[in-house]
Amino acid sequence: MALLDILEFPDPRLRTKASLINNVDGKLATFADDMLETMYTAPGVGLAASQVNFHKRLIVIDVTEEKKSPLILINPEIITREGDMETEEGCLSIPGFWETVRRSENIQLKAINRQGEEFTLEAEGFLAVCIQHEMDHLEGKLFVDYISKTKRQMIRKKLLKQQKVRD
Ligand code: GNR
Ligand code: NI
Repeated sequence: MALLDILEFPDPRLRTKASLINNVDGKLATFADDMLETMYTAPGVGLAASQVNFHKRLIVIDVTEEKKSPLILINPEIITREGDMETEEGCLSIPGFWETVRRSENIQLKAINRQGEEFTLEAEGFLAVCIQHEMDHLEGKLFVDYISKTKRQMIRKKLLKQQKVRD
């Protein structure tokens, strides 16, 4: 197991569009496990490969209190959406900031698991929100893209300043 470094906004690498995974092997499964460990340690409820500078379509999620229900989604695709909801979202790549985002409340998706098998999943509420948040990362999209430019630039300035004192 290994902890991975999480990229932070406005790092341009977070804007990379992730490519499809065409081979699910042991190496990928191990990387997914490293992502889960990184997510639990952070702590966070989800992590997209894009956030750890691996630009392939892989996300991990666990929204449970017990943190014993890891979900690994490879090449996730939303098939249907229903309803809308608004949630205060945070992001491990935008530490310390929270903004309200509107997303679909119910989604049906298909994905590939760590054994390389296709499966479908229905998600609602906070789980559905997290899946959509992670899938945005795979497109190079961040929650700050849904707020005003003024707010986004304020967050950018504050994070850059924080990153400078750190390194
Ligand atoms: O840990 C996280 N919390 C969270 C809260 C509300 C909506 C989305 C999220 S995902 C976030 C972890 C993260 O940045 N995943 O990309
Ligand atoms: Ni995020």
